[in-house]
Amino acid sequence: MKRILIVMVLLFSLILVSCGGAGGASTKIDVTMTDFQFQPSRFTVPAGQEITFTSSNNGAVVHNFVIMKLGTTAGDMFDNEDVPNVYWEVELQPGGSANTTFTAPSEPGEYEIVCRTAGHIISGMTAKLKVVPAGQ
Ligand SMILES: [Cu+2]
Repeated sequence: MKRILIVMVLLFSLILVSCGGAGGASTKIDVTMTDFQFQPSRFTVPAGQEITFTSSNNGAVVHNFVIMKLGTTAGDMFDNEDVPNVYWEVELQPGGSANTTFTAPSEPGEYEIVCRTAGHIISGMTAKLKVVPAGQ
């Protein structure tokens, strides 16, 4: 009886490890932009992998999906000094959509995502990109 319990605990641990290892990392990002938020607003991707990015702008104004470099932030407003800190970005006109790819950053960590259109960060258009080691 005790042995069966131990086997079951071991099996359960294995299932947990195999499901939780990548931390929910996905090579797909599918995001809807509205006035003024990203939906969803948290993404987890494996480092260095090609990411399929699909998005639509359901808002009435232009929106951007801007991934900032690791350790940088656009603060409350994206301005010229933030331009060199952009890792990757895409701009969507109102009603527009995108279907493209980019390579995830090679360094694991938490990256800031913002919309660079004036006034949108302060209105709440921010998100988080979590990069986790690939193959985990
Ligand atoms: Cu925006």
